[in-house]
Amino acid sequence: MYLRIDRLQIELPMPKDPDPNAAAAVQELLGGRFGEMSTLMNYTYQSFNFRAHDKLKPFRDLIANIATEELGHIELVAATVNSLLVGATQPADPEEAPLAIGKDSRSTAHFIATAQTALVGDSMGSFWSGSYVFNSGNLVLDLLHNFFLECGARLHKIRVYEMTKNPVAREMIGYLLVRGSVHATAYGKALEVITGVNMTKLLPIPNIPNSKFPEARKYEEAGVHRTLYRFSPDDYRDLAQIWRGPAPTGDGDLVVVDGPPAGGPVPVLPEVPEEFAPGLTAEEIAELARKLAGS
Ligand code: MN3
Repeated sequence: MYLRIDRLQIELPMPKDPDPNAAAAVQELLGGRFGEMSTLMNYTYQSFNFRAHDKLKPFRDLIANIATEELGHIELVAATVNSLLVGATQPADPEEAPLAIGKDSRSTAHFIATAQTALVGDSMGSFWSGSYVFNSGNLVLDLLHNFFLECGARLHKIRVYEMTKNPVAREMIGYLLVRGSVHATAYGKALEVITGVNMTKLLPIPNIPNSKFPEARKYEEAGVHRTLYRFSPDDYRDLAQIWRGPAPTGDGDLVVVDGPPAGGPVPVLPEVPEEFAPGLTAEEIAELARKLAGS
């Protein structure tokens, strides 16, 4: 089962201006083939379906714990998409076509389907698919797939970074580049424990270090790239049997931190009356507050 903390994994800066086309590009990192929905659901189902976890506990602990972190990653990418869409339209009568910008933006779905919030889909508006989940039941093959998935995810993050200079998008990408590299390293080390092969020698893929990206560099300087957060009050402790030893970056040891990162607040999304979202007048909201308070 899951507990939930009402915070994002990092503090997201607030955008100065709306940027609907950056929001559309960022969707790839949420619901694309290599997006956070894919990492989340691959590791989640692999942890649900894991055989003999009484005998192979450190490996299941590692996969299950990373899966939980990924749940917070879809939350962070969704918050980024939402932030990039704030202020894209202004309230007006329908005959004034207040949503006109929607027809000229890359994602009409953001304006028609979701009232200017995240879509469970990719940068072209195609829905995320369960067919992106690979769970063969063979531990080495599943770990090898996860290593590949993290490398593909890193490539796509870097390409989206190269598409937009938007500081909100880049802050999120900088952090997730670092976290994705932690996960690629973790799966590489798990394969190393089982087979002896030095997977982390392949990293980074593509061959450009995270320190080249200013938004990632600051997290590396804080040691985030050597840290695996344990997202459970008491469980998944045996992942420390895999996540230990010197970091492949050569700047210290790998560490397990008990508990989540400090993170930042979940931004409040303003009402969008021209989208009828949330669809209550100021008077109705005030009346509801009175009712809920019991007065
Ligand atoms: Mn991730």
